[in-house]
Amino acid sequence: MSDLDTLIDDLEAQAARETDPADTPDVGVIMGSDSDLDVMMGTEADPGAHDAFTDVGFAEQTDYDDPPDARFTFETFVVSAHRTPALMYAYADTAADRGLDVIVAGAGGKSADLPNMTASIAYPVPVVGVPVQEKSVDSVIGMPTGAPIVAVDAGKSYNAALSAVQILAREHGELRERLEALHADQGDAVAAVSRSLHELGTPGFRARRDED
Ligand code: AIR
Repeated sequence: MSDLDTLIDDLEAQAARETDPADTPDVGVIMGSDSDLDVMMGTEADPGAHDAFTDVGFAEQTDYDDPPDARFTFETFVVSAHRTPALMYAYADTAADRGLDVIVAGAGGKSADLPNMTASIAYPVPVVGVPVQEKSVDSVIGMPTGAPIVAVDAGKSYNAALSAVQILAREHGELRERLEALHADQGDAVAAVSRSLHELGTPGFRARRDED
């Protein structure tokens, strides 16, 4: 059997197993190519979905049958709407039965169809779309009436992950608290910068920033 067929078979077998929802990935992250990885999951200079999930205590689940200790998890796959349409269909079609509550889907190029097609097939599982490039925005967000997708601006995979956690937080108070704590931390960080700019003055602030 081909690698592609084996992957599809694995997804379908997992969907048939009725695993305890606490042990399945909560969010599925899919991207059109591994060349999207830095935009989708983040780099040191530009944080992405992996950083957002880590910031709110999620762990990456790499084995469907062996979940990490963390209660909330995400999984990651490359799924191409055009190179592997059967895999896209299987991933979206099995999403609910595999225990996914939200999907974050990103693709680049002018035909960035993975997020919107996944949203149509996985419906009513919500999909947060990430245009990997500016030129992908229209194809990600341009859905007809009755076929919804939630989407972020080009490259904003950090926000896409937070949006996914916000959706989960409607059901899990623990996540609401973690999101509030993250927001408070961000506010404190801005307040610290604000105080230091004010107290050091512009030249002093610039000098200290250049030292760091
Ligand atoms: N892509 C892959 N399959 C369908 C699409 N739209 C997108 C990927 C990536 C771009 O095509 O999401 O952003 C280029 O992919 P690659 O693999 O050639 O680097």
